This record gives sequence, C-alpha cells and structure tokens, in this order.
Amino acid sequence: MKGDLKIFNTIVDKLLIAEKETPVVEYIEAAKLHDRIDLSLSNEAMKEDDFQDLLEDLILTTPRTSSKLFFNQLFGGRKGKAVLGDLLAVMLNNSMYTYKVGGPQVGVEKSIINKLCEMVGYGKEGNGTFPSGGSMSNLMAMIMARDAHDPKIKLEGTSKKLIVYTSKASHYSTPKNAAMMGIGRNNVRFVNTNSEGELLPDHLEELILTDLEMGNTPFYVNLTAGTTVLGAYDSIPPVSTICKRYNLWLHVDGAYGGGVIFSKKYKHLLKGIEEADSFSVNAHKMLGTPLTCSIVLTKHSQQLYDSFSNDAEYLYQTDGDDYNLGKISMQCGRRNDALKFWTLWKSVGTETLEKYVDHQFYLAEVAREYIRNHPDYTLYSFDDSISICFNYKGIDANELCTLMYEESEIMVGFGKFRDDEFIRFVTINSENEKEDILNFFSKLEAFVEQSVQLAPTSLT
Ligand code: ABU
Repeated sequence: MKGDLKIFNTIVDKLLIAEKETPVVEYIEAAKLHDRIDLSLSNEAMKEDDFQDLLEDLILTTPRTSSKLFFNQLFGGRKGKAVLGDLLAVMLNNSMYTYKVGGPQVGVEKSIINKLCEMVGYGKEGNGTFPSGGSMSNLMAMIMARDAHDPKIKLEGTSKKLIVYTSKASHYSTPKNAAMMGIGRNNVRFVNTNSEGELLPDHLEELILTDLEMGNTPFYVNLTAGTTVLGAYDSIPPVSTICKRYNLWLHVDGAYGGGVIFSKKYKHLLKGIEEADSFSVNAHKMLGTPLTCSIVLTKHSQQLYDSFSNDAEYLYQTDGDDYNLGKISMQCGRRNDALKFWTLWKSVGTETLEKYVDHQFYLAEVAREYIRNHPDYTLYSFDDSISICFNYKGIDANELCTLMYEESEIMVGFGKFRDDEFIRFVTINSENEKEDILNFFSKLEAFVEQSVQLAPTSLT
C-alpha cells in the first residue's frame, strides 16, 4: 500500500504542474483512444515500472476539470480540504447503510443533513440523504411524492394516470425518472417559461386544470433553482400556493443553483424554499466538493422512511433505524459522499462557503460586464446567474466550442434556449479570479483571430 501511495503522490505532483502549464490536455479523438493508450486487460501482470508509466500517461491525458480553462460543465476547481476528505473516505471504504459499518461517518452525514435542514427551514421535522447524483435526488423526490399521494401504490402498483409538471427549461432527469417509475414520459407536462427561462405559474395551473378535467391524476411539480442552460431560478411562492390548492408535492431541484442557501446576498433566489416538500442540492457544483456530492432533503422525514425503508435481517442488526441510514436511502451499498463535504465545511466554516458562492456571482458579473462592453458579443443570459450565455461575432457556438476543444485551447460548452444557440460559460470555479475570466475572453478572441476554419465564410 505504501508503494502505491508513493505512486499516487508522484502522479499527483505531475498532474498539478501539468494543470498549470497545460490547462487543456491534448485532444484524443474518441475513435483513436485505444490506439493512443493501451487500456486492454491481460492475463499476465505488468512490470511495475511499465504499469506506473502507463498510469501516469492515463492520468495526464485525462481532461483537467480543475484547471483555469475548464468551463465546460456545472462544476470545476478543487478544494484541498474536500479532496482530503474524499481520499480518506476511500481509505476507510465504509458503506453508509448501517452504524455498525459506518460508525462516526454516519454522524458526519447526519450532521450535514441536520444543518442543511435548519438552513432550508425544515428544522427538526426534516431529513435527507446523499443519493448518487442530482438525477437520483430528483427520483427520490418523485417517489416520495407518489407515495404521499397514495401509499398503496408502492404495494400494489397503479393504473391511475399520474401526471408530473416541470418547466421546458428543466433538467432531463424529470422525464427520465418518470419513465423509470412507470409513469411514462408522455405524462410529463412541460410548462412554458418566460423569456428568462423561469416557469410560468399561470401556465402550470392551466395544465393542471386540463389534466383534472381529463380525469388524470396530478401529483408532482418540479421547480428548478438554477436551470441547466441559463441558470434561471423558478419563483417558488406562487407555485407553492398552486401546489397547496391541488394537493401536489412540490420539489425544488437545486442541483446546480441550490448552493445559494449559503449566501445572505443570493438566498432570496430560493425565497419560499421552506414551503417546498423537498429540495435537492449538489455540493459538487457551487460548493466546490468533488463529484459526486448530491443531497436531497425533505420536510417529511416519515415519508422518506416510508418510501425507502425495507427490512433486511442480514443487514440491520444493531443500533436502530435513526443511525442505519440504509433505511432512508436508495442504494444498499453506498459510498461515503458526506466526509469530503464535511472536511471542507468543518475546516473553512459556513462563512467561507458563503464566500465561494458570492465569488461565483461576482465572476459572472465580471463576465457579463465584459460582454456588455464589447460590441462583438451578444449576451443571452441574465443577472443572478452564474451561467453566462453569449455568442462572439455571430460565430456558430457549436463550431467554436468544438474547435477550441479539439485544439486544446479552452473547455467550454454550448447550449440552447428557444431558437438561440450560444456558448455557455460557467463561473462555478471559485478558485478563479477576475483575471482568469478576462483571460478566457482574450484567449477566445485570439483563437478566433488566428483560426483558419473560423474565417469569415463561417460567420453568420
Ligand atoms: N446535471 C448536470 C448537467 C450537465 C451540464 O449541463 O453541464
């Protein structure tokens, strides 16, 4: 083991240098990957030196999501104290289903859940868990909603036509989860949004009334706190009123933007969250923790238990249900995703997590201001979002992002809202500073300037 940890340190030292010197790795065409690196598995053991060289090559050719030129997804950067927690969780290798096997790690998870419930306003009635990702958080919410609507369904199934509501700008997990639950993709109603990508409550109510008239069974509304493309926040209070009127479960998917609960300045974006039946947030997004660190909370702790508990004599043998977290989780074997968030939070304190969040909004404002001051840019996104959506000189966003990726310049993606396609630049890496944001724009402009492929013929 000690030798392997030495290899780990050697490779990580090289990676940290490489991230600085070459923030974007050399592009390897997917079809040529297996020619470039020998990933095959054989009967015979490898020579140790050869293995180490190969492993180093593999690590150093992998996309660098913690570098200062990675803006491709809704995560980025690296917080040392969180990485420390994750490495220790791997060393411990507990499973979080029982206190007997997880011991104090169960307390770590419960401590985070309790604190978040307090921050959200669920108080002592609330509870939650760490699912394997944001999509699974949303699935758990939908399952609780179904069971709250009709507890018999989990025993007997149903022939009712259950209906789900979510906005046209929401994450793809909602229709996918509806399909997995047997509700059916066609029974998801996509509610219209306003021009800023926020769900329109009046349209939601119209759709609910139509379904009721048709004899269908509405049971679940999903709102988004930080839509995947524009980063928009749906307004909770009017939708909460509608959900209460029709007795529907309200879930707020804050996978991307839910981290604002840490910020006095931006918490208003979640105004009314205490009225929602459940809420999810990914600490691996705004809160700087390594993937994955997804959390789902509900104000109905008994419902969480009723929907997910199952007896298993061979597993639950000591300590009672409160500390046997398998009774409220989706998975059986479950990795310890709590420790990395706890090591970060415990070491830097809540006020620093707040600074991380506020800094991301500050960087977003830097980017928007740059765009507004430079006429070659068109801005498509709005304030109070850390997704900055824009086009440069009318160049096709897909073409530009793909070329910058293939030529190892910048990792940034593109998105669409209604008829517009644009670059989606995400300022979620709170390790970045103003100069890193300005550097992004100057690199992009220099790339366009020297690119043969992007010559005026491809300009729209
Ligand atoms: N839920 C992850 C969304 C991925 C992305 O749009 O970057």
